[in-house]
Amino acid sequence: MRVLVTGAAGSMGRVVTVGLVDLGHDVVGLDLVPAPEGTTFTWHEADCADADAVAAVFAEERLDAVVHLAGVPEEVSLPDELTSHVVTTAALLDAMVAHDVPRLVYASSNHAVGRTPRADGELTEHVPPRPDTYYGVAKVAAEALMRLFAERHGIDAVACRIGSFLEEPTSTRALSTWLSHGDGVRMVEAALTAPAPGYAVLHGISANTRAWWDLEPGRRLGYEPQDDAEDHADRVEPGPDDEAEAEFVGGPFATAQFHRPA
Ligand code: 15L
Repeated sequence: MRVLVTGAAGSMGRVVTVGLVDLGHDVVGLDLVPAPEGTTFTWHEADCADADAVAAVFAEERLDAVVHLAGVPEEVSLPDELTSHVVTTAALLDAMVAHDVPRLVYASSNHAVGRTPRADGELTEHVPPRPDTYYGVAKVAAEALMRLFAERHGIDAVACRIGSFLEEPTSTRALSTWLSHGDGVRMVEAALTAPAPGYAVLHGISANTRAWWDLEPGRRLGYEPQDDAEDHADRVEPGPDDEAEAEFVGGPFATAQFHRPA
């Protein structure tokens, strides 16, 4: 498949692009910054919030799918969150419709449902939107756009509600929410190749012993995680906020330190 990866120079993009090339895909990178040294695939330096710039990339490349990883990975202002996650997703979806690109895999986030209490039991993909921050609000809106384009235009659109994408788990919470680098690539590959998923949601975590987010939605799409944060548990120190962070899906983002006016 010829796959456009946005945010290709980001922490996830750097891992996923290499993984997809290793799996035999023809990768086209897109980022605000130039290609990292040693990049062997096609690269576009562009802002995917700029619809004209996105349209120009699609006009030049013949794409089969888009993996949208670009976006600020943390809490900033509401307008910046909306630009970073919603405006970019809309620009990509419009270009996909215009150029008959049938599939979008999106790095959504657990923070779209981050205010879901742990006390509610296992987290399913059917919980209502419960963002914990403006970052989460923007992820909810981006998922809504994906659903709109799936239902209106028949685009296959997989929203991966990612946990903590890290080389190794670094906190008690991450022992539940970790997504290893290898599983991150496996997750994207499954979301790219699952037959006719329509609009679908999966939980982007590894097969963690302490996981409490349902892995079945991913398994139905062919995502079989191989790693377990428990293998690293002896290197994780308990933290002062562990108890507060365990209360909601979104961990620290769901605590009072993230409250602020819009
Ligand atoms: C995310 O979606 C964020 O991008 C990242 O910064 C972490 O907060 C991660 O979720 C997480 O929940 O650990």
